[in-house]
Amino acid sequence: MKYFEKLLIANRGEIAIRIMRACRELDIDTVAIYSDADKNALHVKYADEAFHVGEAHPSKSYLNMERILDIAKKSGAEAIHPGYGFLAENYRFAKLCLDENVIFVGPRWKTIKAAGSKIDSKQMMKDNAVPVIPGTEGGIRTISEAKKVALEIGYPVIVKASAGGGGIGMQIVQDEKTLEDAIAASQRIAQSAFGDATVFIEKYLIQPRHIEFQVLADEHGNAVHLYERECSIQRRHQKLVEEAPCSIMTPELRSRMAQSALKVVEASGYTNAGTVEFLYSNGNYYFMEMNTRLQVEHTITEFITGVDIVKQQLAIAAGETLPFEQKDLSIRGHAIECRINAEDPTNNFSADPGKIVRYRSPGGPGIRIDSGIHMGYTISPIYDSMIAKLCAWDSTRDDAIKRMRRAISEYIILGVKTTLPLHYAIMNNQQFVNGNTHTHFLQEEHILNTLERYTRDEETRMQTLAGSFQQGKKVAAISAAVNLYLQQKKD
Ligand code: MV4
Repeated sequence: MKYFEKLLIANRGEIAIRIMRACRELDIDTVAIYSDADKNALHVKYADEAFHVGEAHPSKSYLNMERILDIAKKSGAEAIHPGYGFLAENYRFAKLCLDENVIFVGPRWKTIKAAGSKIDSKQMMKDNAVPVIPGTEGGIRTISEAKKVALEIGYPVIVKASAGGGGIGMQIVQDEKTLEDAIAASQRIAQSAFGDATVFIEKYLIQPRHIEFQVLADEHGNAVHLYERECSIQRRHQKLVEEAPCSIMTPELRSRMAQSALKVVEASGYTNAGTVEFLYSNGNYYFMEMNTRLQVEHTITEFITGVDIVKQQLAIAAGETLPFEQKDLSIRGHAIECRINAEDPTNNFSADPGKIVRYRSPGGPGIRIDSGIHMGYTISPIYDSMIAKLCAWDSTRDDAIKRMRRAISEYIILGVKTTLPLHYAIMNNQQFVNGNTHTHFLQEEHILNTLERYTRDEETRMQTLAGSFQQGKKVAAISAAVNLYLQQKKD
């Protein structure tokens, strides 16, 4: 039974290919769109049909709603999968699809809209007995009210933008003296970034963990969760390493958090795949936000549950009933994802686009790579710097870490700087191995400071090796760099 005859993928790179792979297995024809910068991209070659969508800049191509819907109609695609980023959480696009009789693979547009307001979604969760971080009820109206609330919950507090995302406009406030200025700053940033100056206050949690639950809900009132992912290791609100399950999870905590996640689904009338994000601190967890898209890190959930999340999204969008209940699901083993970005981790993660002159990806048991690049491919500076997702699965966390180290040492990417050396250092960090991760892990562990000293050495070695490359030497180069790092940590 075919869910659709033809699907348009309104995205590029690895996620476009990931979605097309599901379609290939489901016998659904695929329609790619591509910008001027992506004429030779892998997602275009993979698709059954491809249409030029516009100029390189996203606003002229992957964000051009009317043009994308035109292509859907011209090609005869019945549905559009938005992937992540671009139009994935744009409720106007979801609404436009509905108006134009094209199925949007995702939740209803009103759900996407509601999830976009942090204040409203937080209030809805509170009304449904889901724990939320103590703070102002709704937006801040007056400074005296803000001061009163901050005093009640106790400093430090954090000022956040209701329309915000990615930490934009967030201000941490240590005492009452700086509260008024912080609110003004947050409002100013929120206004210019989102056109909405509404801000609110919460108790600031020190070094929380980011734990999120994957959920699936069909259009017939059935919902399940696919357990949790821990995504604490990040820099500037961009995740770098994710794992599933969370290393500190207990059956009791999992059961409470999963119940809250499903409460969120029920309260918001959620359908399709989604993620409920929580912050965890000192044994307590709090709802933070709902992500209404397929996430980058869905791969590790697929590893531990065996569920193909993209296929389920397509089934749900076609009106199918979920083929399993909660009791049919369980966790098998442990999975880790490392995001490989074309950027320099020793230079503030500055993007390093360019041509891939040597490329060989790892393989073997328990390894999965989702990538849109290949040997000879030129990474454009216009789009996101993530070039590959390296995932490792094994039966235990320790074994998954060892497998990830092995896979990283097999990986050859030359021509651009990547986050690979950083990942190798993280996989060898004792606190990571012990499962002691939190949102300030990279700063706290001083991994970046130390990384700078040895990556230059490795860089030189890699340049030398680039001519006559030998796998063994590459492994030696990385190990030498990491040994140096570990030694410096001991000093
Ligand atoms: C917080 C917090 C501590 N206390 N809220 C960052 C992004 C935005 N979605 C929410 N964020 C945070 N909110 C309170 N009350 C710490 C963070 C935070 C964070 C959260 C998740 C993942 C990484 C983070 C990195 C820095 C700060």
